[in-house]
Amino acid sequence: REFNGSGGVDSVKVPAIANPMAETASEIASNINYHATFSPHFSPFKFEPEQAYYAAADSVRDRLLKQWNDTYYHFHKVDPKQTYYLSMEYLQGRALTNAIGNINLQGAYADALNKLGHELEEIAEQEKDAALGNGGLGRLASCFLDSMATLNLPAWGYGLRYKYGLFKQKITREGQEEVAEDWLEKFSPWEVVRHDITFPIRFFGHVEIHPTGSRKWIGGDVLQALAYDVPIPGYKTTNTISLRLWEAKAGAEHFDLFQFNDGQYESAAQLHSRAQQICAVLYPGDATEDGKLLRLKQQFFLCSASLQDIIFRFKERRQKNSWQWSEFPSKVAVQLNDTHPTLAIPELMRLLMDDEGLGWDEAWDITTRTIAYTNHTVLPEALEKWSQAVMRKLLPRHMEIIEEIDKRFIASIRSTRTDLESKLPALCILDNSNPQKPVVRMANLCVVSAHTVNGVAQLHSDILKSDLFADYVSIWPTKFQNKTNGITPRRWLRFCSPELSNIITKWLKTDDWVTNLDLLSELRQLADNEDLQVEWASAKMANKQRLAQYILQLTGVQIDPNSLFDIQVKRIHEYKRQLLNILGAIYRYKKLKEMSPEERKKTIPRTIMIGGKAFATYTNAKRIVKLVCDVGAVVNNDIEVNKYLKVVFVPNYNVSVAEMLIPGSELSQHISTAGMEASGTSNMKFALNGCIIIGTLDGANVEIREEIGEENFFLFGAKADEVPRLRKDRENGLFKPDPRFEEAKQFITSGAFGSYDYNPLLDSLEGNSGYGRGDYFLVGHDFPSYMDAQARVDEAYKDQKRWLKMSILSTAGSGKFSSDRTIAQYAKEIWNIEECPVP
Ligand code: B1N
Repeated sequence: REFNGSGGVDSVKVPAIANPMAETASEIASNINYHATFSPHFSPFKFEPEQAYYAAADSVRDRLLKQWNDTYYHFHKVDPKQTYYLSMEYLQGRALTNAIGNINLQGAYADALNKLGHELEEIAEQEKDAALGNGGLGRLASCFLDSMATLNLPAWGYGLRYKYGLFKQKITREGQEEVAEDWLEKFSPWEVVRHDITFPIRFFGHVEIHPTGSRKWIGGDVLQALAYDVPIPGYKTTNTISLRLWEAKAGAEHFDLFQFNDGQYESAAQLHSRAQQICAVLYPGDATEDGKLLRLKQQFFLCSASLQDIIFRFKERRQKNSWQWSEFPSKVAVQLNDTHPTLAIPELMRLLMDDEGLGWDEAWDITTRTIAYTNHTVLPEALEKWSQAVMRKLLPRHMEIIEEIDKRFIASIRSTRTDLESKLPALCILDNSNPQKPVVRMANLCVVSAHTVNGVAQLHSDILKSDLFADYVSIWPTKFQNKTNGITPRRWLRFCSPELSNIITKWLKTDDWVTNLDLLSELRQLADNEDLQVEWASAKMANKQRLAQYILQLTGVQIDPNSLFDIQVKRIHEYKRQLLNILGAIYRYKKLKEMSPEERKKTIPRTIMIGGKAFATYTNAKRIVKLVCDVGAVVNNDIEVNKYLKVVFVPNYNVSVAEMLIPGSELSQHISTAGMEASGTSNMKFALNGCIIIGTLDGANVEIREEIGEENFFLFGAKADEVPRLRKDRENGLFKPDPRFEEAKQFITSGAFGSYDYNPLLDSLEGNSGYGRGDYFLVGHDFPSYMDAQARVDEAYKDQKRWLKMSILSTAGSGKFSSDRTIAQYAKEIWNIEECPVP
């Protein structure tokens, strides 16, 4: 690379010209050079990959800004009903490849960067993942934004701009170690700070009652919420919507210059440092009362800022059109991503009553017609409950409003449904059953207040109706819906596996499948076609080789691209049963050891990859990580068998790692205890990429198996409706363990994988877990059928033609699981909004 005098690249060959609408490779190269020269974030005379990334990203952002302004100008003109998606988490991953793919300029960008001496792929890898989420729930929110933009829907995402996203996972001798992930260390080229968009957010204080009876929340601390907008481009449309992330700030007036000059530096900046705490980390540890309070502050911060913004926008339009407040729900839909933003309910009530002067009935009518709630879990420990005392202290006015909602709900049930009297203690919002610690049940507040409640897969929604929310169903039979989750086919096939995508496009003779995923079903009739199978196999092999290269770099473990690639990646949790997977691997290893060399040669070589982060304080999850690492260390170095088995723990699983793993997978494990995984979404990503699933009848697995065909899915394990009885049997000593299960466990206790004390982990299989007596997750019960299913996998893999057919049929059956389908259903059946494409 040659440098000109003023920084950037050789301006004789590539002039520096700012042109947001650049489309050809030369124009784009000039635009990138412009940013390298005139938006220099680094010292001049350098154009290394990092600089090239920032300059390329800046050039993409120019275009997105233009599309973005056009989009909101258009929305403003047409003035349609708009949806606001409130989520405490977004797992956006990297933006560069996705953005240039969505604006359909991949080729031009690759060529432009070539002209400047770089490779697009290497440049894209410079970007840090935006990891403002934990797992499926956060990634779902990001897939939804992609689909809302692509479907030209008038919509916004709202979230928090955490300084540190989810921790980085380091693997040491001790197992998992958490390190802060500073994704904003340099800066993000994808956010635009909106200095003109700020709202005051109050904490603590008290309620003042006026002689007229009206109430007002005053006093306490007041911080500012400042908006940062991230552009979300749709695929092959100019519509570009916003993800608005709030950051907390204290105004200059809160800096006590007098104190500071007096040498009291810390107390002078007290409110500033308290403001910084709010958006510091995604999950403040909740072991302490302070940690819990901070999380509640975060939730309120998101809700209050977003609703003030939404109301501000409504009022602008209301003046112009002289609308009544009662028209608010026909202009605004608010979706709560789980209970984390539940405070939007009392906050909307408060803003309407105390600031806008509406009465209770009118405010309640508006609130209940505006808000909808999605439930993502039935695990009791994940259903949020907040201490009433903490809530009253932090949010005194909201606590009053919640009490009033509860009082009115109870009164209405008593007057209309005397049959439910005995159920009221479980149905009401405030739970005073423990006088030491009265709590607010957030899910109950959501169900009582929202016009629609939905689960995220058919089985999960059925369980909500028949179990968790059964009595509410008898009160509001039409409130409950299902919206089976989906994933964006852009990031999860088109961009992460261009090889397979090109083959699909070639055989379907169109790339329309990228926005109409049902078209994949036409691959069904081609599944036996030998030419397709050959091409399919070569694309999968290319992806496996790329993955093997990556694993080698990352872990130093050499894996064989000719072995069966078997992957389980997701948050580590006992209900997801990574322990079942590794026990199976241990048993496989032991049997390989016992075989003669000739017998071994007849087995199918396997590479088992497991990845995922364990919550920092979840001890058993961390023990599982350690066990996988220990098993890997032994198996991978065992020269007798390591041609036939490798076990790899993939560190720091995140969106970018997923984009590498999923295209190279052949078998993936979705093996939760039936009834416990609400949906799962990685199962959809794997299936879409032609990977076969081994799994239980849980979450969306049920629907995936229906679409793909039961002969193309390795099913095992107890069914959801058998689980309660099996748990009882187990407690009553009626469970007879399979000898293979005993053998695998004993192999661990024998010290085959080192001296770490695995007894506490193994105890959870016997009867000493935090979850109660005896193998709550039924690992022992499902082990034999799991091993049988694994034997069927090996058998099927021997017949490569059959395997390839299954692989093609997996992709062919994945059309339903596009988030475009999911979002179209939300738009029609919950939000009542329509597309609004920029002409
Ligand atoms: O939401 C995903 C589903 O596909 C998964 O099955 C489900 O487990 C996941 C508390 C959660 N449910 N609940 C959470 C996240 C953070 C938190 O603080 C709960 N995540 C899910 C998308 O529907």
